Amino acid sequence: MAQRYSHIVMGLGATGKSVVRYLMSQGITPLVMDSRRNPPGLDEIKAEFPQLDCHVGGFDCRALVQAEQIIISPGIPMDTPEVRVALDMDIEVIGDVELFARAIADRSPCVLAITGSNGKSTVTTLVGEMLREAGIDVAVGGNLGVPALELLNQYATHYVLELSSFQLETTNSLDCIAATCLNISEDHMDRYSDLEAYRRAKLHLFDQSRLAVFNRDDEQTEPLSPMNVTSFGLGNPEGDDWGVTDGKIVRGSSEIMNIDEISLLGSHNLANVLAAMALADAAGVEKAAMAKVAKEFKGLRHRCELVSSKNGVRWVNDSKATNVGSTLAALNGLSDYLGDIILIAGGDGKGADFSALEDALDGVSTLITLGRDGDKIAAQKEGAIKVANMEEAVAKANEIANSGDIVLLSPACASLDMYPNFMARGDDFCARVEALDEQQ
Ligand code: UMA
Ligand code: ADP
Repeated sequence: MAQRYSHIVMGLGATGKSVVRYLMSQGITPLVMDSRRNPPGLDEIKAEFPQLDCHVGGFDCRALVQAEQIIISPGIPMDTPEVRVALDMDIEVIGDVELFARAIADRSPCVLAITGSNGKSTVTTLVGEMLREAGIDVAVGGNLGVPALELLNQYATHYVLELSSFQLETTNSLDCIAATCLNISEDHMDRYSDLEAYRRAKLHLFDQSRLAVFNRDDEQTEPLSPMNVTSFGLGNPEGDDWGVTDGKIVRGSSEIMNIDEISLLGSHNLANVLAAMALADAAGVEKAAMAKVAKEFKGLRHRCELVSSKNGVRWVNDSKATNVGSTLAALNGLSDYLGDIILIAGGDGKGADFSALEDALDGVSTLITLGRDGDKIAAQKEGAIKVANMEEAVAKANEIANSGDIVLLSPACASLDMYPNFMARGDDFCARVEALDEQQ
């Protein structure tokens, strides 16, 4: 009979590799499985651990049902048939963040966590910077990029984690001092039966936190059961909550800073700053440190990033807009803009309903679509131009744009139908725009 493994790691991406390294450091040799024939991390992990057994090109059900614990990557759905069989046999299936939570439980560090449909990476980075500014040893990661278990390699008294709904489905024992759900709008509808199932996955974070920071302007972010709460919102706050009064960020009646001192643009980013402050406050950060970071933080790459403003045309890379809500936020932020807006959108729509874009597309002069679900977006606006790839999209936009216009890449879709990830898509856009500069 084949060797029996107590631990099985499903998925060999960034998460799977971090789990293998962690288990090996604990003296546990797991079996690794990946449904791809040649997952990109395979050679790397085999070179690091030559003794490791890897089963690729599918999931081995016989091995799974003999395991004590399965650690599953967020990209693999829990209703994958082989996983269902293991769950039916009461085999524990957890994610990397649960393993992380258990690993830190005995030293009880301070954990802050961020979920929501949009703004997670921005808020996670802001909170990390605020804690750093306050002189705290902080490690920042999770869905943001550095897997949670890799953070254990850094010295830290505080952890700031960005968590996706997928990660939260398999995490039960985090003990956060504060956590937020920033907003809820449709995303990943190919993985959830409906919006409510997706929302519940996100709000499960509050079951693992001592304080829930919710968004007053989005009631879907409120915790499902009574608990200690504070809120943020763009209006006047009540009690000790976070909000905006007379152009100033306030906590209750205490002023923090003028909103026009914030570097990030758009009301969605003001909400992000408020949420970050509420979390940093829970970790004891003083308001001067928070305000300094809010003044200096210019934003992350691929989020409404100004790439070039040659010949009076501004080219903006918002490749991280991987769902309808984020593209709406970008268009909303530009709604007072006087020039024409040329929007490039499309990609893998993840089962989304694009009709919510229709009204906002009235403010767009030309819509250029590409990718697998580009046609579905094109159907929301008459006269949309369909192109085959980014090169054609940029060339078309360049033909149309006049001085004073904005060309915005904000796809409302994931990139995986055409690129390895949203960064590669944004980089392609930037490279095509740069190439135009050379031609002109
Ligand atoms: N795999 C299978 N079978 C499947 C699906 C995947 O075997 O049916 C394998 C793939 O072949 C691959 C591995 O699983 O080898 C990939 O695992 P993964 O998709 O879980 O990705 P990771 O590389 O582990 O990255 C994950 C997050 N990805 C997803 O949730 C899809 C990363 O978030 C995260 O940064 C990383 O862990 C570290 O925590 C990315 C993301 O797109 C940015 N997240 C989604 C989002 O933000 O919308 C949730
Ligand atoms: P996430 O990590 O949740 O994907 P990011 O901070 O990376 O969030 O931003 C992703 C996209 O969402 C970008 O296009 C950005 O402009 C937009 N965005 C950022 N914050 C918000 C928000 N609070 N509401 C709506 N859209 C937002």
